[in-house]
Amino acid sequence: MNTSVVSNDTAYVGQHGIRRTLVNATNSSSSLKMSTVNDTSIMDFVRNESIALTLATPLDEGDKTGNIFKGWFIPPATTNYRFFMSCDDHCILKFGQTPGMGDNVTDVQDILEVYEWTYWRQYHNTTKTNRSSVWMALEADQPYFLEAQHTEFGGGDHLTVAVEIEKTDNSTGHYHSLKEVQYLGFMTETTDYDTVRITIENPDDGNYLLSFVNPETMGMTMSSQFAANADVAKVRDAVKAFYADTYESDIKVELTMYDAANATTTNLTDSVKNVYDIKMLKLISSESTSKIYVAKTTTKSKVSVQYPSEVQLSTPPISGSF
Ligand SMILES: [Ca+2]
Repeated sequence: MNTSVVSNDTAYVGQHGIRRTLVNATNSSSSLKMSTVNDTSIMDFVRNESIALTLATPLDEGDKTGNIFKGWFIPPATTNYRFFMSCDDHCILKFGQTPGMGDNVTDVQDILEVYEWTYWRQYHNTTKTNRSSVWMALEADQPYFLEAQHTEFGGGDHLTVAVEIEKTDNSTGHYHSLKEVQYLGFMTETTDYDTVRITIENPDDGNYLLSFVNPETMGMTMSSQFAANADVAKVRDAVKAFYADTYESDIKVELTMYDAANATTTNLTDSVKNVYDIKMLKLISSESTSKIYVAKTTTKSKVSVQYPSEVQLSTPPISGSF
């Protein structure tokens, strides 16, 4: 017997998919933020509606954009659930407390908020903002209203919501439209990331670029131009395309600076040597690249490259389906 319950809410009829509104404030004089992203009285925000099959945005869609995702979460089993969220720059997850009730201000509660940008799908953060909701006891086949709100100010951007289902013997799959993401919490302490090291001697504000060679195809991905004394955010923006295109991975960049006495310094103007470590956040079984071409456009600095085999190779990935 099919015990599924169909929502009788007239505004959000139960269906496959999540209703997504992409809010574009690029040409707006109004400020796009959490308090305005859902404000349809602001006429110069451009809103485009579509049906999304995952509760996630494309990576790096553009500055001054936001999203509203609305839909139903239908639990495959009566058990406990909790939700995870990562985003850049700010996001809130709302959840209906009563099945079938829909977008009702007294029933829908904020269950999770991420206030500052995270790396893509990095749901775990033990030192800063919580990125998971509390466990919630939900009933099988009941439609629970779900809404995610997202705003992006500049630079990189993304939003992903994931769910963890408490293990039960009769949970045979998922019948909702969320992307189910397994996570392995023990990896963070012992993980080594594939690392490319760029060393700049006498860093100036002139530009250069890097061409990364894909070890499988020998194809090249060029960075954008960036300054020899760039900060970590600018380096990340310039070189991330290779890692995103080749490995679908985000990166982080760490900078260590040395003064004339070869002591570490935090003052850019004292630095005579900048060492950038580009770390790929996805685990792989072999070196990400073994050839990077350096093309200096305006910089006079000396630029040298060390490959992961010389610096740090990735911890091998754990096999299994995710
Ligand atoms: Ca951003």
